Amino acid sequence: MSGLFITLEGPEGAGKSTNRDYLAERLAERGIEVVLTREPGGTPLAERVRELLLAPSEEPMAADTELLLVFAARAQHLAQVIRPALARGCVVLCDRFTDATYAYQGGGRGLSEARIAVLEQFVQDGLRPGLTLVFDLPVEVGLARAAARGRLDRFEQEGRQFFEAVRQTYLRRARAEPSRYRILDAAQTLERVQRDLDALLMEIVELYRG
Ligand code: T5A
Repeated sequence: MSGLFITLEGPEGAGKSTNRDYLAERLAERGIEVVLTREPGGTPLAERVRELLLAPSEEPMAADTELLLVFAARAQHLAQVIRPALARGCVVLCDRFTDATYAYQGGGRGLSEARIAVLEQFVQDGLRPGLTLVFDLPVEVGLARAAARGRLDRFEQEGRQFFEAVRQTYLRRARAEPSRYRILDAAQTLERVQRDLDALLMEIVELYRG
């Protein structure tokens, strides 16, 4: 039996982690084994790469360096966590994955989709999420939520234009492939977002049970 790979995406402060945990509880209540993870990171080595990516640094990071680090962490995460969990038949709930690369390194940094697609094929060898939830909200709302948490990481120090491009890339990708993506309005209260998630739950369980 093979499991179901679900990714949660969206700009800063969209509520991905909060709602990933909520969804995990709802699925566990139905007796489904869930593996919670995140990117960049998800293994000790990949978390070290995450630190490199997020720490503000005096030396500017070249866009290609950033792209390669993201995929280096992903290769480790796939080998150690995602592929084994899917092979065990689990639902893998992952906070960000390759859509974030298209949104941040593509939309944000301006790298071409073709360049990203080469690495996607090389590292993932055809593995893609079965379902991707995009938590969409206006840039300023998400940044305010992220700022309320305290010190900003290297990405969060980018300007409004960067995050607008990130948001629009997510929306464009989601609209182009509605069978894989669901867009949720993350500017609503948490209770309302979670009510929307509850409405998706049956669909997720059916997708899992195949
Ligand atoms: N990155 C990542 C790339 O550039 N390329 C890649 O390929 C990948 C995988 C780190 C960075 O890495 C970059 C993108 C990122 O900049 P991250 O830490 O996952 O990735 O990203 P963040 O978006 O910074 O994580 P956040 O924790 O800020 O956002 P979340 O997870 O979306 O939000 P969450 O759940 O932590 O909530 C934030 C706050 O808002 C509140 C929560 O309680 C919390 O305080 N909140 C709400 N408040 C009001 N109403 C709601 N509906 C709320 N939902 C949550």
